Amino acid sequence: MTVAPLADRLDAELAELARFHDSAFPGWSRVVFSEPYRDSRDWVRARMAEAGLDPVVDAAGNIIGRLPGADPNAPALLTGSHTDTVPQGGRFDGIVGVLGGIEVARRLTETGTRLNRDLYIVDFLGEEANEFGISCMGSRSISGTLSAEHLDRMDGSGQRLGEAMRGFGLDPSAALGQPWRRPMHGYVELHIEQGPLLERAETEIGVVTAIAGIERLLVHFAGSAGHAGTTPMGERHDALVSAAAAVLTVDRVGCAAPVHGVSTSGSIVSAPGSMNVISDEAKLWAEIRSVERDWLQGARREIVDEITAETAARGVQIDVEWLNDQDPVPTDEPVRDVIASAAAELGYSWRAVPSGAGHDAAHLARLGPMGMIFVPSVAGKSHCPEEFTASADIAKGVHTLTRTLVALDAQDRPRD
Ligand code: HGY
Ligand code: MN
Ligand code: MN
Repeated sequence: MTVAPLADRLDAELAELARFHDSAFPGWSRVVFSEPYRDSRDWVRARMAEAGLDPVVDAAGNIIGRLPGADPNAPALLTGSHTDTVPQGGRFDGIVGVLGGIEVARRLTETGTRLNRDLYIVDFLGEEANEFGISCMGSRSISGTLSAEHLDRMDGSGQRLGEAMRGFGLDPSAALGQPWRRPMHGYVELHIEQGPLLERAETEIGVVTAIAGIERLLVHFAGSAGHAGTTPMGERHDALVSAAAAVLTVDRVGCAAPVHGVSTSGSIVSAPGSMNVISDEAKLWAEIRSVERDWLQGARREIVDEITAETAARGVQIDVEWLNDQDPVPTDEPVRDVIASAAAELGYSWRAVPSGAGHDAAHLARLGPMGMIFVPSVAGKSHCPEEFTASADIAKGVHTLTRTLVALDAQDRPRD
């Protein structure tokens, strides 16, 4: 009997989860620690409970469901993703992996397909970038890399991450000491591609080769304020002009990448913010990404050197804070092969693709063999209201995930 997902049930749940968002903004805003996010976690937990997964919430807020296998001592299988969104984001990023994982568990149960190994389905807390500058909070905790320094990071209001976690009913200090202790046989995450490659290649399934490393920086510019009308142009130390020049530097470095490499400036703030006053303060948030570690490190150095030179010429001081340093993470080759075989056996076209997006899977790779399955994003759009993946494509991804997990379950190659 096929364990294909029930596409209508998946559609209905995607629509139901999409209801939890801040309707004051266009698109879907369900950012970490927000009220819509808090309400949505109760809904996800209820879906896992209904599926018989007996969900628990750990100290870091990860919702963890378990489908018991025949051998409780065998190294376990894990799947999952996240359900928080970027502000004004979409309805599929991360969500497809959580609801898809629950559907896999339901279909295994409904078809009487008993795995040998326990299968965990996880909704990781706070995967998206946020004002604390730390993404993948839940998966960092589970993989043992959430640190006390992370908990001290402050958002724009001066609130520390640890306080925000406590306010959300979590236990930040316990979250530091709770890495996943059970041997993991494999982790496979289903996710939308968030880019144009699969659609352009008219391919149904992406077998991810590597997850891009992400370096995020916050640059502080300190110039000197002055009268906009009386200060001669050559005597200004304009922090905002320096920040604007830095935006172009960040863009230029990304555009010059000879390999997979991208760069983005996310936002600038300046003070005092009046058009008749020369800015004496500015801040720029930016990031660079690549699956190529060498380019990433080189781009990191190049950006700082160029911004330093530009600002020195204007007599503006800078301080660079690196907020996030996530190395590129290759997926596990044997797991890639299992995913590709599963897609081919189901008659789905597949191709190997890199992930320019970051994922919880990059952290789970610390615990054992990791793989990712992509499904196409219409027009490659994501992190915006236009984000869309067709129901039939999601179903193919969930079907491939099911077959992959069943095949991995049968293998006895645990990684010690
Ligand atoms: O930003 C990312 O790459 C991911 O979507 N959180
Ligand atoms: Mn995501
Ligand atoms: Mn995202």
